[in-house]
Amino acid sequence: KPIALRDFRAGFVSIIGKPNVGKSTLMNVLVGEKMSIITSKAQTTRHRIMGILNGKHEDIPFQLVYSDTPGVVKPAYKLHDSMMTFVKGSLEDADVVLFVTEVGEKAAEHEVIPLLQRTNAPIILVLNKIDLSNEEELKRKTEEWEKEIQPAAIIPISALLNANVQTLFDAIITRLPFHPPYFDEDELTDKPERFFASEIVREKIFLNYRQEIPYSSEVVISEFKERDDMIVIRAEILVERKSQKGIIIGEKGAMLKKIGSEARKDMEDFFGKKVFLEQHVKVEPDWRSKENKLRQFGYEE
Ligand code: GDP
Ligand code: K
Ligand code: MG
Repeated sequence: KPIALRDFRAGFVSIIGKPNVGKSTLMNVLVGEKMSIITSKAQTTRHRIMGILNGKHEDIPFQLVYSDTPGVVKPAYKLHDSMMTFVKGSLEDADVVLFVTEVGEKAAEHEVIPLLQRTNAPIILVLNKIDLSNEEELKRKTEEWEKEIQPAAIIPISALLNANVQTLFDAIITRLPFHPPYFDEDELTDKPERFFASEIVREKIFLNYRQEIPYSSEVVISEFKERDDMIVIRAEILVERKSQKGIIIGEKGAMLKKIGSEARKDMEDFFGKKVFLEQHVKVEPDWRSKENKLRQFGYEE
């Protein structure tokens, strides 16, 4: 077995935190691609999504494998159990942990702290959304977190404005172990293309419907055919009740048409090709609580 040569750095960086603190926004800024969907609603992210960045830092090539994860919540239904399993798995693999908080959060009795026992990796505390804060508050928060968990570093940033993200990057890269790369250089993620197609539709559902609809919806890509000049994608939108199907479709199909056209545009940007998107809405009673359905929809490590 060769000794660890000091000519390559590679490792897993887990992004964890409560819902809505900006984990997915940060992941996208760090990777430089829109890998993860972002909305103002909690529990938008349901999976562990890896975003891979290759580069060079001070003449040493590196591969950073970021994992965006669902926000830490107390499980209320089976889907949440799977979501929390993704969070735990990502902590166990981590070489560096980015514990993302926003300035408004209290450090004492924070829900994420008990999970940190699952890792021996250095923890970088990210104080996000500094654009909504001031120096006095940041100083106070820094002291609070120092006292609560003694992280390896505390870095204030604004993921939304891409402010101070370079400082965070430097803090990550200097803690990355010397190790050969885990993935081929042309791989951007561990997820297949259909996954991103379904996430794009899901984002539009989160952005366009209220109350329970986004949480009751799942998107399954039943067809993904790449042709020379376009990709043909068939998306099935699953909801839990018949009444929800009507809401998704909207009057004379107007709502379904709207999310379809928004999703198609984003897919064309993401895949760099023309997309023909076909959508169908189906009722799948109580899918969030059914183990076989969750397995079928990929909520398993
Ligand atoms: P996640 O649930 O932790 O993945 O959070 P998201 O990345 O989905 O972001 C949740 C909301 O916070 C979205 O509306 C983002 O636009 C917003 N957000 C993220 N980062 C910042 C930031 O630095 N400043 C402000 N003001 N808003 C942010
Ligand atoms: K969110
Ligand atoms: Mg997210």
